[in-house]
Amino acid sequence: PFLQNVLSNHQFLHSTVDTQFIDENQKLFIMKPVQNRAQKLLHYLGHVMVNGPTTPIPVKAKPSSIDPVIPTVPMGEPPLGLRDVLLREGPEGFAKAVRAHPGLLLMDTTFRDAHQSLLATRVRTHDLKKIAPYVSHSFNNLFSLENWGGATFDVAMRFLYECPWKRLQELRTLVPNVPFQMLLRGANAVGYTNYPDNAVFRFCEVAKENGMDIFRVFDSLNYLPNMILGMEAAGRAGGVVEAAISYTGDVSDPMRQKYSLEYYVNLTEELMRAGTHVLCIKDMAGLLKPESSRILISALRDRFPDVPIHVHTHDTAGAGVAAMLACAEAGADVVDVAVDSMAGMTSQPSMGAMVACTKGTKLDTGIALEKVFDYSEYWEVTRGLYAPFDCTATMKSGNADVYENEIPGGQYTNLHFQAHSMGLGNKFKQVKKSYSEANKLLGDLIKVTPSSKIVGDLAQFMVQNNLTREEVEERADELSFPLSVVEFLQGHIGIPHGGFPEPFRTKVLKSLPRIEGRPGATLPPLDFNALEAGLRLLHGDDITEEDVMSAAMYPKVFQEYKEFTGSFGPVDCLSTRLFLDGPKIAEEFQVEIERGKTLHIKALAVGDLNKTGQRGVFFELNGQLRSVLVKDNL
Ligand code: 3PY
Ligand code: ZN
Repeated sequence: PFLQNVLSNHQFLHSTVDTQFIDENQKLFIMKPVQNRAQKLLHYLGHVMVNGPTTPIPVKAKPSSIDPVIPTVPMGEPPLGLRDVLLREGPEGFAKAVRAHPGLLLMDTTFRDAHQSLLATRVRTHDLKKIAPYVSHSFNNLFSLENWGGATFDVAMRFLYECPWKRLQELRTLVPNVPFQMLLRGANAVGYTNYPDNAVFRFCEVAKENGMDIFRVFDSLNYLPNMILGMEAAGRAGGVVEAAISYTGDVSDPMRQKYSLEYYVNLTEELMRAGTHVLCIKDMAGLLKPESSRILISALRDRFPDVPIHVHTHDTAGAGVAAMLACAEAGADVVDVAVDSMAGMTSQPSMGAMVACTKGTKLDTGIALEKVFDYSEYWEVTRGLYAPFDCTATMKSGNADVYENEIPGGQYTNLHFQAHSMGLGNKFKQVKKSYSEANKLLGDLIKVTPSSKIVGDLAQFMVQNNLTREEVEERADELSFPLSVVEFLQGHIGIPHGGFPEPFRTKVLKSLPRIEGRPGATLPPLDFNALEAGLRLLHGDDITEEDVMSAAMYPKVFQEYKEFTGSFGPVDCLSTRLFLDGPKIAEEFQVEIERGKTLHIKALAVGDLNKTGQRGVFFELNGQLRSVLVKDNL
């Protein structure tokens, strides 16, 4: 308090007093007051006002100053949805109901893959929560709402400083009727490496307890042992198991037969045997053309008449709606869409377009277009808040060259961002060409997290060192490859379809050890009790079992997230504009830090730089003057 009084003193601030004593005896003034949440938030806001956003910003753009309008939500409980069927009849009954459903069902990816693909996964719980009741009331007949997993788990903590579990809990309360769906990277859970089996099992249990319903399980090499592990984990937790075959190549092209129709049918057979409730074709790069859709889906439909078929795609080439219509006509039960203003390009095809194009046909979705328009308007304006992350700052369209380079949607956007930030904006074509060369070098892989990252790393290595495919092949025994490439060849993520590329592998690995079989099988189980005890020592007793899971998945990211919120408080309560950009001087706003507890804040001034490189930042908090001292890093 003493320090605060001094710091808020007008004379002191305007350097009209001699502060030499303080400057020379700074240690005397280092006090670590136990700060309350409000003071911590002021600290955060002051920090952003002085130093700019705390999260890396790929685009030089400010959040828009226009606020989204939440469409009106009817009073009372939302109408029943497929989640009610799931809760009543379990995963098997749910699958039967889906199969028996007359029209086409949709999964809405707006809360997960759409922003992972377009906005660097940065959409915050704050903005999801606002529109969630509208989704619950207006789109109760969705197959599911994809709102969790994939990259969202990591990004929530790493860049948004919020708890991914809290997101799930809060959305669950707001949307009781629509099934929630998540993306589980098989034995990699929501990470990029293999975890001990017990960590994957426990992760699914905790996710289910927190309200997750449907687990889309894939493996980046379609490596069956990894997939089966994820499926068992989801199934034992009581979730709906949606085994996903990652689609690559082109079943309509007789010249591209590494991933043939037979390959997909055989893999489906295995997944059916392993007990999947729903079958997913996960077209992560958007390679399904209408003709390949017809060939693939009708073959699967004929062969496996009882299993619901769910198709995922990305609209990178621009043919997503055409392909999804072809899938639906060939017998798919569910296709993935994102709301119009969050659709297209590397995201999913447009919900409005699918709803309109099937209206009045046997595939009618039963969704009211008017409601899609309102939903889309909310997201159009909300998207403006994320302008610093929006790929459309530089990416103006998709590109049909994805049929050749096969880059997954999210990675396509990332590589585009990277190329531009490295001044290679006019060389993106070359970056993509290197990606396909790298893919061929590695034996034509299925490319999705994390195998896509390995191909990307090799491509970058080739560009940086100016190497052609032939040169890499010839000099494989002398080059220092990226670690991810070496580990892939050692078998760290599993065994690719058709085996490892030879003689490339032998030349690179020489005498390095090779993992035989499923990589996670040899990892010792995680000791949850020891992990929890360690976390309690570090962070106190309010560590939850969800926190333990976060630390199990991302130990360092979790640690940094706890440290950050320890200093800066519950930044997830701030609006997105405040979170990214801080308030303007004289701006007044409210922050609800818990239900019924609202802070009234006014930003007053940012002081001059003092002799120790800091600035005082002044606020009014619930009518009282408060100040914080912030180091100016700029
Ligand atoms: C992820 O793993 O996050 C994906 O979206 C893969 O397509
Ligand atoms: Zn996807």
